[in-house]
Amino acid sequence: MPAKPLPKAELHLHIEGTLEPELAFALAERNGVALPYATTAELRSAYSFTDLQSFLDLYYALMAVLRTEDDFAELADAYLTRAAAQGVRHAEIFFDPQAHTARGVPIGTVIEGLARALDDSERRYGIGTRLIMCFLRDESADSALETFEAARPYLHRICAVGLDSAEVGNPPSKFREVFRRAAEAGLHRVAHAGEEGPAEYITEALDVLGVERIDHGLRCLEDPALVERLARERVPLTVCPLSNVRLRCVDRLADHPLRAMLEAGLLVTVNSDDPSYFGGYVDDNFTAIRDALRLDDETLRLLAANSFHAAFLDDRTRRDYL
Ligand code: ES4
Ligand code: ZN
Repeated sequence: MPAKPLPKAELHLHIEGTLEPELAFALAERNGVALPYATTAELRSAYSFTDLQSFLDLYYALMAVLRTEDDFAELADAYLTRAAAQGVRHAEIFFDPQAHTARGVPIGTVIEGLARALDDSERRYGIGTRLIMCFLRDESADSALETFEAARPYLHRICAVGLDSAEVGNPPSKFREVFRRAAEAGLHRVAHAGEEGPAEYITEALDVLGVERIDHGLRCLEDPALVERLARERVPLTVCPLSNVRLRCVDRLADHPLRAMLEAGLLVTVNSDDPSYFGGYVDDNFTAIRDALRLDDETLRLLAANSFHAAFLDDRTRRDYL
């Protein structure tokens, strides 16, 4: 029998990236949306990526099936069911409002739909949840500002803002103003940085946007002074091993720098990113790196504990999880 998964928090998870082919086809049928694939097997065979952009193209295309509050609630319920089986006790969940509002789906539909599933997640799945609203960095700074203002009536449901999508050429500093407004509204801040983009984007995210965690952050290793700073300031990095291999940020799992990151004293966590697309949910990521990097039980327990240290939890709740 497989070992019981370690209790953990998942901090880097795009809810749209949990859309499994079966649910995509069911929603396409229900909403009368045509998909350019005949079967789930044919769709799955398209999951072969050469870089971040080749993945994003499919990720945005498949979202066309998400239209109603029920769709978003079902998507989140499906994730929570799988996450519970993988030992997840707390999930901080990204969503991409602009990917939906651009298709005419109101932001309230997205947030209310997700919130319906999340509001019940402690009771139904034993998972505490938070929402992180991400801005698409390949859209304009004005579009991010409009999105933030459209979300104002729902900010009580949102824990943090984030930054995702195509990184190179879209530095964090482009989003200075919207992150300033988010901080003023009392929200936490995170950003994808150093996935495909350079180490300088990590520094900018910290210094210009005031982020409290870095999503991915792999390329910090190119700047020893930055590594030293991240370790000293205990800035969490939400690393996604299977994603890094699928998007060719890392050649093979055996070459993943996660062990080097731990040895450098970084506060590393393990996450699934877009599990439907990258071949596994969070405990599958734990198992894959355990095998590829020959991590011992103590290291795996450290990674799981780090996930609670890095979470946006009050200290009492954190203690209960640890
Ligand atoms: C993403 Cl892996 C990754 N990187 C950047 N943006 C994203 N959105 C969804 N998955
Ligand atoms: Zn991501």
